Amino acid sequence: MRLLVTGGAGFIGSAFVRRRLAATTDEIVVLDKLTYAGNRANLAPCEADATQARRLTFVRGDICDEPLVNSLVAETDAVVNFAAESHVDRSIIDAEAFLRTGVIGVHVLLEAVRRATETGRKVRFVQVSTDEVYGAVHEGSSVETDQMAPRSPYASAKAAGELLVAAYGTTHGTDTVVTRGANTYGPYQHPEKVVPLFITNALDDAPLPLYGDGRQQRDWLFVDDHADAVGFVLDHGRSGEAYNVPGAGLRLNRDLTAAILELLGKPWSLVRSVPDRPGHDLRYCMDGAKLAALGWQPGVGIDQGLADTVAWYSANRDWWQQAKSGDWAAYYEHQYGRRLAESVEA
Ligand code: NAD
Ligand code: TDX
Repeated sequence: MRLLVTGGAGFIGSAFVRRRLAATTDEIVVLDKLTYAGNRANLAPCEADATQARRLTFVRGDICDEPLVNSLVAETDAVVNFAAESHVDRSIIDAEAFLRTGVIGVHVLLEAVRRATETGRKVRFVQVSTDEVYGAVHEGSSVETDQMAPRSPYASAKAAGELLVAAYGTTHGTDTVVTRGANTYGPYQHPEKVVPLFITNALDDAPLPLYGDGRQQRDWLFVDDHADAVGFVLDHGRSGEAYNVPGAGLRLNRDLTAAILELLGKPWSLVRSVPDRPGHDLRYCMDGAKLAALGWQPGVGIDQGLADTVAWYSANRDWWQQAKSGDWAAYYEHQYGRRLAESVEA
């Protein structure tokens, strides 16, 4: 297959590209804007392997760029869309880029697929979405037929993107599938997200800013599992369907933090309880029966995945120090400066 992987230089997209090039004979074109979150170094392992490098093309560009997207979609069998602004806290600071990429960008991709399909070609569109479209789930677990109830600007942009995908399936007969992944962690994740933020801060003996009482709960999905699930749905998903991709370990943020510190041999005194994220979703939890019935389940448990992740960040200081350069200091001060000044013992 020839795949167009948008956002393929980010955290999950690059894992998808690395694993897909290694496991198949697919040819992949990555289209990525290289925002602060994108990093070509994430594809270096593929570029260092001669047989994989021959099947990988990198294009720096925006999914909102219609002529560029049209020309790339004209040459592909499927589009796998990872491109998005992905950090909830940044969407609270300024949501515009979330909407531009998450709604207009998705529309540009869908239009290109529709046009290609109208010329008689088969092009599948995979939209990588999130458990956050369900909103906070105080008990039980979300099933795919539940109504979307997003609560952050990030989650609303993702839900809007999904609605557009569904509309193209219904109205134009576009071949679409959607994955709704759980909180993902693993190597190459930007250190703005909680797992790498806490690992890298702890490695530097810097404070770990735990929001509120830390009793929020997430279901943690290892990045390789998330990438493989997207590939599985690309290959086997039924057109028009959405699939939950649950994690392999529900954890309170406090317990996740304690596990990270234990792996690093660092003290709990590094943890500071800081003023909470506005509109903080208390809990996400999805039912994975639909994807399991299709033949896929996560393989990496949270204990193993976390140990591997801690080992990777410990061994790849250059990678995350580069991610913590540029605008990082300004972002960190804006997001955490006052919070840490007002922090209390956790
Ligand atoms: P990320 O922020 O690490 O990567 C996003 C990538 O998209 C970056 O490489 C960035 O440069 C690129 N990008 C952003 N805007 C673009 C644009 N307009 N045109 C082209 N490229 C653009 O994100 P991630 O964590 O890898 O998430 C990937 C996808 O998975 C996102 O759609 C996200 O909503 C979804 N998701 C993430 C998680 C998670 O826990 N990280 C969980 C479920 C779903
Ligand atoms: O400094 C922090 N302190 C803290 O307590 C940060 C950054 C987070 N947290 C808490 C908030 C959440 O309860 O940790 C939990 C996880 O936070 P994030 O890593 O920001 O992830 P979350 O908001 O849950 O969203 C993630 O999962 C779903 C991804 O960022 C999304 O892209 C994905 O769709």
